[in-house]
Amino acid sequence: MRLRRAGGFAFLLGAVGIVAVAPAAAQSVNKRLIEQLNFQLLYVAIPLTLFVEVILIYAVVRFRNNDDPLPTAEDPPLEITWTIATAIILLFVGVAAYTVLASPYITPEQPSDSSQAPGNATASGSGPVTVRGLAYQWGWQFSYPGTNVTTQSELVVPANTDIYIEMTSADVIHSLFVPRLGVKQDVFPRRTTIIHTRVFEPGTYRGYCTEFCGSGHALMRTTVRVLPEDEYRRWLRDNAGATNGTASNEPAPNATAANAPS
Ligand SMILES: [Cu+2]
Repeated sequence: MRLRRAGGFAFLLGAVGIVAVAPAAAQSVNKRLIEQLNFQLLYVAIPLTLFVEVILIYAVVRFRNNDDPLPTAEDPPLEITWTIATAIILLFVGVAAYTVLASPYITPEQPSDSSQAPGNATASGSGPVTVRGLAYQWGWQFSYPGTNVTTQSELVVPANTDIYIEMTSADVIHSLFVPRLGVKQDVFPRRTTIIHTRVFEPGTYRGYCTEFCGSGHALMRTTVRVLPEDEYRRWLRDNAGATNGTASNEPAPNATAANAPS
């Protein structure tokens, strides 16, 4: 009877916990996918954790004066039950995680039309936008294929459009992390890795390098500026004439050789 009451209490606490940590609206497809998975796992984990903790506390209090405990009797049906229950939970975790991992936003492939001037793709409609990213010690350079626009430490992209960022490194391994957009991707020299995202909310997001890359690593930040589509097109047009792209005080990397260790 007491155990049942304890179970009921655990369930109630779990329900309160789930309501307390309900998800807020995500800013990008990637963030939404990751948050949905986190909450799916949390919905399963909170009641289970509370159930186990309540039984544990109950056993400690109930048997605190028992100086002569009896050995546990064998109980095959109970053992089979918890083995199957554990297998079901692990299967759920695996399937839920794989569904997110298989998403083209989390594990991106090359955009199908990357050969067409993708920097201008939105000018004619709502096609994907491709930006080339170059990481270097210690900064980020972004260029827009099909235009002469290049930016330093600022990535400008349109909202509600599929964005592909094809990245490579001029020197060592770096990693681009934009926490609020749920985006994180390692960047390697002589290799191209891709970020695929779609941002719902125009605004300014902070990006960081999350792969230790030398003494300037901590300062290797970037800003992701997400503009409404028409504003993005205007920005691209206005900057197409400027040789050095948008505002930047940082020097552009001088290709791999300039940063190679001597
Ligand atoms: Cu770094």
